[in-house]
Amino acid sequence: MNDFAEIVGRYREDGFAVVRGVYSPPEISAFEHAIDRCVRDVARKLEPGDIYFEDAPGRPMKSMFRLERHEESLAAMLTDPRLLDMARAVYDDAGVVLETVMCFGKPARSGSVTPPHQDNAFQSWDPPEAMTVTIAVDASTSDNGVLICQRGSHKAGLLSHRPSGVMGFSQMLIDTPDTAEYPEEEIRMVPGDVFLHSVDTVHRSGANHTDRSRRQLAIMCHSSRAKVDEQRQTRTQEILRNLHADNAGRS
Ligand SMILES: O=C(O)CCC(=O)C(=O)O
Repeated sequence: MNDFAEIVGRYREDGFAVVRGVYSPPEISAFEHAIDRCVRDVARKLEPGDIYFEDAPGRPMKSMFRLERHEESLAAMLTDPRLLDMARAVYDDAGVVLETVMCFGKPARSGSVTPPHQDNAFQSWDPPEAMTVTIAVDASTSDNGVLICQRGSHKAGLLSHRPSGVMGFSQMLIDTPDTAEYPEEEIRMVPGDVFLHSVDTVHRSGANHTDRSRRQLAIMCHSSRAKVDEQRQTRTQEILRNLHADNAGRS
């Protein structure tokens, strides 16, 4: 196994960590082709809730979920030993699970804002030994909708959220934690970098004002000790259903 001591130390302290240069240029190019295939061939077959579009001319893809069901090369990421080794090191647990593959498109010129949230408001892990593993397909820079995380905010636990009205990110924080205590950090990456953030880490992203897309693949991961709190999950799904009913025909 690689020595992930530094990455694990940073993840535990900050609630996130970047691992540079995990995927090679040919692998990134294969991911680009897989995303293109999903947009071209799979998107029209996806259920509402598994795909969202930007409210912009041409309705570019905003996000797609559960892609492992449709694209073998993306399903293979769930057994990638590089990602499994990282996750095992973070949780000191041989039984980690890489669960599902998502894509966040943040398209050029029309990528919209992601409101501040914690992923556990959507996922309900208890204990919150779960994280999102993000793979940079494009470079993320200050002006194309880079992810912004609040350092140490995972230690504050799950905070109160409210419906955001934003398709694809239906929950947002009522109050964001004080940035003096939990400073914001831009997660600038180049293609092939991997980013780990805890489901309790507060994060957001801005709009994409550039001519460059900021595509990222993301994988949900949890330790064998983490279980879904079914009651909380039912309440979240109810909010999602209402949002879809209100926006029927739009997404
Ligand atoms: O791509 C984004 O703007 C947000 C992604 C996100 O919320 C996540 O990876 O958990």
